[in-house]
Amino acid sequence: HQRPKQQALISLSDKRDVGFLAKGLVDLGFKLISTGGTASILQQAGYEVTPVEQLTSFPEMLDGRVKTLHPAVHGGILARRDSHPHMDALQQHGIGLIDVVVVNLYPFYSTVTAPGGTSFEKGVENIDIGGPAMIRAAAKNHKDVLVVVDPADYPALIENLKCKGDSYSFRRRLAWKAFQHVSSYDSAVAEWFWKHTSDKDASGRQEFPPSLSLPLSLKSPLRYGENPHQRAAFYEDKSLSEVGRGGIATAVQHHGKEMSYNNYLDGDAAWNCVCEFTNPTCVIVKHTNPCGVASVGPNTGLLEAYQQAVRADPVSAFGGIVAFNVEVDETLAREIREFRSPADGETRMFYEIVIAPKYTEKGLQILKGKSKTLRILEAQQTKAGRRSLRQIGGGWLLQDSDDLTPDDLGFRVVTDKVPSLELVDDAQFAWLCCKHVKSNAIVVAKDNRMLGMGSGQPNRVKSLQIALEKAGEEAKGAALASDAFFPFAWNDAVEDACKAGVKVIAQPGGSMRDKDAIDCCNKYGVAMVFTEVRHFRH
Ligand code: 93A
Repeated sequence: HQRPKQQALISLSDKRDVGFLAKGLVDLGFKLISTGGTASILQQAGYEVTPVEQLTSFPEMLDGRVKTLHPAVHGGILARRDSHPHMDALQQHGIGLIDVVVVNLYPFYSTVTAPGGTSFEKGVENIDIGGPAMIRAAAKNHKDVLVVVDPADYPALIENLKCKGDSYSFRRRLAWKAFQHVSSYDSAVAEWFWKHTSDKDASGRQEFPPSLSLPLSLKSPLRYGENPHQRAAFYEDKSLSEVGRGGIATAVQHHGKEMSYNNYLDGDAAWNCVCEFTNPTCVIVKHTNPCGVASVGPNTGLLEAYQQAVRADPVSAFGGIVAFNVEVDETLAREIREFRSPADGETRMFYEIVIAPKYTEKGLQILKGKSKTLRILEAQQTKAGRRSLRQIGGGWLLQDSDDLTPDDLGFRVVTDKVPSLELVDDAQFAWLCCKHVKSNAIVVAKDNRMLGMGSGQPNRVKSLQIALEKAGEEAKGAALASDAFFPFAWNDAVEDACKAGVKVIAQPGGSMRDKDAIDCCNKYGVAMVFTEVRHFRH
């Protein structure tokens, strides 16, 4: 006997493109079933719709909390078409088959992240129950049912239904997308619940360890990973914590080649570092390490900061990432475009990325003229209080981001020599730079500019030598900061620094041989301050 008309169930919060969908389905001979709001929109548009109440012989109940949770709906979706007992059961209960399910869920995410916030009750009401149940049912029975959760897939759905051939792989892809969609929806709900359930400590910080259901959404595939033979993609963190906002992931790109995997890593390092400083500052990063940093006071132009940052290490700066924490104007843009490498006085500096919170119109235009490829990013300040996650074989490591600033520390003088206020400023500046340099990190700085840095060396003495070598004669009278304590002093790092003419050394302290370090400084008339805080960056 002839099979009754195929049925499609449509239940949408986001009613975008519903006309296109309905027309496509009706043209293909489908009968439409729909929930309240969606049904009235379709009827207004002139489509014949069976309200879901007619199927269930129940009204929508409990303010809409129960609309589609009924055997007449779920039986029609879940029945195995190749099973006689299943089909008999449907017939016995007068339930028709549902072959296409198009659902998008209550807008939970946008409701709870709406500016101005929302009440807990309103958040709860926006947790969709019936929608995910239908999506999961349809995805489970993908062998016979097509499930669509994204309006972007309507055209493909219609196309696929038109050519009546085998669409099994298409159905499977839709099912995969459906489960992915529901799971990231539930992750957002879980995280939100955790935020409203967990206790806060005295300083208002949320209970630890936190909920780690991370709703991630694929932002873009990347051309390749760290190397061309590695595949790569970029996912945006859609978790709810406001502190996760801002930063390189959400930066607007105004110009240049597409961002690469390494660009994201290095851009992130540069942006995080420059956001640490309150004075107008320029940071230049190469391979995730700041190799040039300079701040200027309110009366000096940013031009000066840029030039000083390049001078710290022109060779490394070439091909690096330049970040500013203030607006880039015409004069600065021109300087970035024209500046010749102090290394040879000739070659124009080349950069991968310029990042700033703002550009003047003219500034942006000039920068665009530097090269076709130069990526120009406009980023929002990265906020403190983020979580840092890193993968290891078989698991993930979580920690708070390292948010301490010099204001949080003591800089306790431990030597006979007491540093001048100016030298303390230099030590704090060096220490702030040091925080962003890979261990073992040594930074030499003076007058709000980095003179040299040593990074990533397994040997602290070597790292110090590199930093001193870069600083050259300028190390005389400068401040030096170390990310961790000096285990040895004499004939080792501390004495090397003293001999190079450094005037103050900032280090956490805490070594068994702290006394050696202090004695050594006293012998050379150098000041030493203990920060009592370590800044490993492995
Ligand atoms: O409140 S629910 O969890 N209970 C249900 O039974 C149910 N069925 C569909 N929410 C339910 N829906 C959702 O209603 C859909 O996921 C969709 O987002 C929305 C569509 O409602 P309307 O067509 O009335 O605008």
